[in-house]
Amino acid sequence: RSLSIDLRAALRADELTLAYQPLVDIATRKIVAVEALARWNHRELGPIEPSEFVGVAERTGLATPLGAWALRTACTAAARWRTFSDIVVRVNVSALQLRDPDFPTEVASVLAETGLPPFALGLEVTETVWVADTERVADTVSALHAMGVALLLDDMGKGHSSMSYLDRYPMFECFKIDKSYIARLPAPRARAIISAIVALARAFDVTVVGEGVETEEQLDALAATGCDFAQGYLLGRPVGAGAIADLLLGNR
Ligand code: G
Ligand code: G
Ligand code: MN
Ligand code: NA
Repeated sequence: RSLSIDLRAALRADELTLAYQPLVDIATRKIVAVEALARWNHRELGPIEPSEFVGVAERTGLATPLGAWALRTACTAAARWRTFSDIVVRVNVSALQLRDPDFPTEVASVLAETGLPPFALGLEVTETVWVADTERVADTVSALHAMGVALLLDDMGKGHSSMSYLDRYPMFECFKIDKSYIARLPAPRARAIISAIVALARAFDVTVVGEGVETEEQLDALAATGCDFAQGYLLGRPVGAGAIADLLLGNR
């Protein structure tokens, strides 16, 4: 069977959902943002891993419709939450979306239609976007930055991060440290790498998030590096929109 055909139908039938994972300020443990994560419960196959269906979407021309759906859904939800909370929402975008010169226009219309202010939206970009088509991606990312939308470098340290990209593209306002480093805390080498990313972030005046925090020991070691924000199962699993609204109401 073709997962791509099923995914296209699922998008049309609104069978995908977004889960939202809290991002907390380590010092206060308050939720300051939520990250939207796509979920697909296939009619026959059951839940399918996002890494699998996002990959299918990218290989079969569905990255744009999937991305458009996720953006619109997340912005609609966030605009509602912002009537009682100052939360911001982060949406993952694929490299293919960033190669589309129409993407900034699409983002602008979603913001206009949902009433979400640009500063309340963040787009998470993995470092692999720079591998191909660097010029085109840089144009799109610059246009989004000019609109006031926040840009976050996701999975930092995982693979292709190059100091030259960090130097050439200063528009990222946040580095998200890949969870493979957090998983190894408090091991000295992991601590050293995280400390170096935190130092770079400070010098660039950008914020840092440690991802995938699962234990208090990891959170303490992360805080000791000077990292201010964290995400992970210890602090909050990805949950549905209703559960996030309840958390935000209790978070004020
Ligand atoms: O939720 P989970 O950790 O299993 O997500 C696995 C991967 O899928 C992560 O890299 C995440 O960034 C990616 N992902 C989740 N939702 C989306 C989405 O809406 N769009 C894109 N491009 N990637 C997503
Ligand atoms: O690539 P990106 O950072 O967007 O992916 C986030 C992924 O990490 C999601 O699939 C999310 O479900 C997962 N995740 C979030 N918190 C934790 C955690 O504490 N531990 C692990 N193993 N995965 C996590
Ligand atoms: Mn992410
Ligand atoms: Na990440």
